[in-house]
Amino acid sequence: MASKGYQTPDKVSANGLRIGIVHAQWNSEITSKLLEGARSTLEAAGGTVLPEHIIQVPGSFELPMGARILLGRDKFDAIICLGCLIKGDTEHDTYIAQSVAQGLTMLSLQSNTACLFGVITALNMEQAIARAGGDHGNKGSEAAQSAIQMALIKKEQPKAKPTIGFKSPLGD
Ligand code: DLZ
Repeated sequence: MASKGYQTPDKVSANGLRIGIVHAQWNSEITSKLLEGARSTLEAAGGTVLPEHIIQVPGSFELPMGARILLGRDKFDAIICLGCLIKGDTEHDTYIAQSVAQGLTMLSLQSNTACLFGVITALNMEQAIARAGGDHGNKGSEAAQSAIQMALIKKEQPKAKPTIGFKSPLGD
């Protein structure tokens, strides 16, 4: 039967995984809830979130660069990127959302480390609240679940290389 949403296996464990978090400060009343959601999901799965594995960036636009900085500092199994874009009078949100999605996709493929898109793209504050622990769940928590799954998939296939002839800028 078709199903909407996440198919998280029952017993996924984040024990021993090193998962970083990049946390955008714009709309911080929302992104702080995404951070709580991501942290509690990782800890509930047996993971540990070290303070040095979390970095703050000014806004969502800076999420890919924040993830790149974390990847340059240490070996990570996945990076969760958290932000909240709310539609205003102009199209800034569309440009930033596209840029972040492309940046994180590119960085994931180039680094062979999943950089998760935990970014709310809301039309208004009400929609954002609903997705930060309200009626529509917590997108930080969902990104954390996906991060655990992607980290475990990567660990199961240690010899998989991103592209034949590809030279990782991170040297992995
Ligand atoms: C400039 C801006 C605006 C207008 N709106 C948001 C937003 O809703 N959510 C968000 O995360 N960031 C916003 N920003 C800031 C940009 O992401 C970025 O930090 C600045 O353009 C500086 O590069």
